Amino acid sequence: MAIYLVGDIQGCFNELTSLLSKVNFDRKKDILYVAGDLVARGPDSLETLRFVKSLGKHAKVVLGNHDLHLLAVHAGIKKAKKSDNLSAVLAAPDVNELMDWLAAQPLLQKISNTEPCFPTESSHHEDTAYMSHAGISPQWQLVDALEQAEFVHTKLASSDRNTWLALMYGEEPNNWHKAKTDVEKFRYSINAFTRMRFCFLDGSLEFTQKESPENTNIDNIVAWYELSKTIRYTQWVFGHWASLMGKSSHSNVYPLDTGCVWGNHLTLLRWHDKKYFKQNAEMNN
Ligand SMILES: [Mn+2]
Repeated sequence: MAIYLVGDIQGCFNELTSLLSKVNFDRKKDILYVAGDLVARGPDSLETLRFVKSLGKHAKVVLGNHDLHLLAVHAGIKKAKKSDNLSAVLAAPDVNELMDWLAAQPLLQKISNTEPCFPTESSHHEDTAYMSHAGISPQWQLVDALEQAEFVHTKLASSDRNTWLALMYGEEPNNWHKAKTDVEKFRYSINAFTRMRFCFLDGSLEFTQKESPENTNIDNIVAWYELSKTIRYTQWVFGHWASLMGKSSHSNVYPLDTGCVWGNHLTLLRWHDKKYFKQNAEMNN
């Protein structure tokens, strides 16, 4: 049994299957953690959803901003852009089942590494590790993140799902300490878990910058992981930030989005020995 984690697939299904065969992924024994943004822009969002769903408990998914947007488009709350490339999903005979499955996925997953058969040469001694699509808000302790992930999950899994999906759009409040109502907490939490890259120095969310920290010369913003106290004692796996290309300044922070959908490559991380596998994008799109 082995744990693998994969970055933003965004419909790059062939690259995913190539990676899984490269590592001899065993769908009866191994676990695949998926860092969110399974869909959008790439050629095979539908096949990606069907495949990850078919893995059952052997897949551990977190929702990304594109996954949430697909749910909103399916619910008629938003219109898809042509570049989202979601029409095959929306026209699929099993779309309702797929959307119910997607909406039931959480924003945060603990990476369990407790199986006794793991080799012991891992250089990391932190015993807790988590995955979310964008990271953890620096304005949260781990306990806040767990609580907010559960809060959002409960709303998305409820019969009021569409009401709540309609409320997620917007960037205010970008400061957790100003999130007072349930709606404000819901919107802030979704933005922190699925859209965050840079934060202002007080930990509030900045939404416009997408480049890597080295290429961003703005004094009053830093990458979220430079401010988070939680990652001093927790390992964190995330996607979403393709311009990092898998690199962060912290050895216990694992960015997995390497821009496959932008023509770069898809990254898979084998957890027990922290070995990376990559698959080049089939096409530049
Ligand atoms: Mn994303």
